[in-house]
Amino acid sequence: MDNLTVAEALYEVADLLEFTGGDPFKVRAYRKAAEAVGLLPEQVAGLARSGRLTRVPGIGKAIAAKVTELVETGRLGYLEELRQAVPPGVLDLTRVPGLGARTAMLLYQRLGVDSLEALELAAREGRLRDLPGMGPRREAAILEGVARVRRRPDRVSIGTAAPIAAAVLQHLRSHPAVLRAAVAGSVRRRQETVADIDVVVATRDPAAVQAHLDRLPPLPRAVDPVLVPPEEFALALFERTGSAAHLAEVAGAGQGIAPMGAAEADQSSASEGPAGPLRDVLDTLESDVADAAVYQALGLPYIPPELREGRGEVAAARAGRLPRLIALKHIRGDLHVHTTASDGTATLAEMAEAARALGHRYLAVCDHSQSLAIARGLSPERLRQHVAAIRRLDQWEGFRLLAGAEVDILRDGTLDYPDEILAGLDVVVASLHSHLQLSEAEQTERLLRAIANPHVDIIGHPFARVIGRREPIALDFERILEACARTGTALEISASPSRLDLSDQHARLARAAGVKLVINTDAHSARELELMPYGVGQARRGWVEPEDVVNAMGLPDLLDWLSRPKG
Ligand code: DGT
Ligand code: CA
Ligand code: ZN
Repeated sequence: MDNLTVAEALYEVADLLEFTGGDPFKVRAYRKAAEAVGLLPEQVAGLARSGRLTRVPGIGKAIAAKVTELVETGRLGYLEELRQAVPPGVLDLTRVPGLGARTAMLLYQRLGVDSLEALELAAREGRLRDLPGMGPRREAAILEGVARVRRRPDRVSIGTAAPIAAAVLQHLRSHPAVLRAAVAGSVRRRQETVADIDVVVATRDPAAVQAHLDRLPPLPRAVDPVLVPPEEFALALFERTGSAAHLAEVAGAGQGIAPMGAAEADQSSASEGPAGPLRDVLDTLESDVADAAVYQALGLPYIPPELREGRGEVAAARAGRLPRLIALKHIRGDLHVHTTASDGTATLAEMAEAARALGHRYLAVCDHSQSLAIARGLSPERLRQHVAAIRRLDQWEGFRLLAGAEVDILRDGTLDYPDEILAGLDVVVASLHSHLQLSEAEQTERLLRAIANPHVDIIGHPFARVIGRREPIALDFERILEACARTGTALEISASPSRLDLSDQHARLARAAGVKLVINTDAHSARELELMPYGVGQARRGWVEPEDVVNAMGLPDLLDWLSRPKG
């Protein structure tokens, strides 16, 4: 039994427990254990057999016993009980906005509603209104909600898809009939959301591989496999990577592609340096250049997957003008992270140690400012103490802890701390967290005022969007770029998969305008420091080069940049 199967079972237990109103600590424990198993480099089955499971951080005694049962018997009694209590269609009901687990269970137990279809029917027939807490108005809202779920494009974030894709690859590669396997499609192109997980497999025995694929546990995302003989692998990978627009651009360039022999792929890894588990996950995807031979056959330089969007990359390749893309190995530090001082879950010391372990040369601690009460924003006095603690701790050789703040941009564009306080900080990230509904004109003026502040180094997640949940603010981006280019203010590419803000296209516009970019994780835990590769992927999609990126600078250059006079 492979790690993916175990992790999926643990995730499912957590989801079902949560659904049935189980102990939140238990829910969290299962989720943590699932995550730990998913990222484990060694086989969990082996650990279970030798009784070493509890040595894995995140797996306690009780869960270790469950994992052992699962590994040894292929079944998990506890999970089967939970599944009995909650059929899959009942889980689906909570996709309807405003309909939580408790209501879903009520609908199931009282009315036998076990799917969106059944819910819609019951609402139409007026059978919901008599349930406790319901009524005709709520019934109508649910009906409208069902329609909204149907309209919603069913896509997931790259942050959800990439680890699943890596696990699917691991599963595939464990089978002897799999000669090569690679992820293709939008996941390989690092698109911010994806519809499915395309994989290409080279094999002489497609039936055996298909059977192996059928043994994958039910995944939160569909896997779309293409099985080909090894000599067609490179071409199939190229075609399945797309995008359709890129393939059209290539075709439009005039050459047909002849099938070729097994590609002599350059298997060198795209990134170097110390690696955390998540970096390993992403590296498996990133390092595959198995379709390089296709470009060679076309007489083109290799076009990295992130550029394959039909946005002029083929013409650029032909002219020898492809960008020298930023890569994870260029990143020297992180300039926007949180600690327990505001809404982070790791202490200052834990964040610093985690950043050092990742090989960073510097880390800027930028906790929230006073008006963001919901995130325990720091009063001037608490900020003063926090900065003092940062300065005391900063005693390493070859690693620098910088004192900063993520300062809220207030409604009128002034900042949440006075200038005297900002002047004492090494790094100031200014971000929008409120008044996100203002008009384009108001929002632009507001941001321009923040950019003009001489102490502001970085505008954090500039469009304040949350993918799938909150639309980007209205902004005259051209004027923002003009101002940033003039003042030397950098724009952030948030690496957090739920934000990825700037978008790829905005990042490309920014670099074309000569505006500096910075790729930050906005980590609220030590683990989230490892989200950097998602930001790098987004930057690569924006044609960004190392020279454009503030945190690709070594420490001396960074310190120079931070102390530059603002124009
Ligand atoms: P998505 O929507 O996140 O799944 O995005 P993709 O790009 O992964 O799209 P998908 O899964 O439908 O197809 C994977 C690749 O297969 C796509 O990038 C290019 C190729 N492909 C799919 N449909 C077409 C098509 O109609 N024409 C051409 N030329 N290629 C296609
Ligand atoms: Ca796809
Ligand atoms: Zn933040």
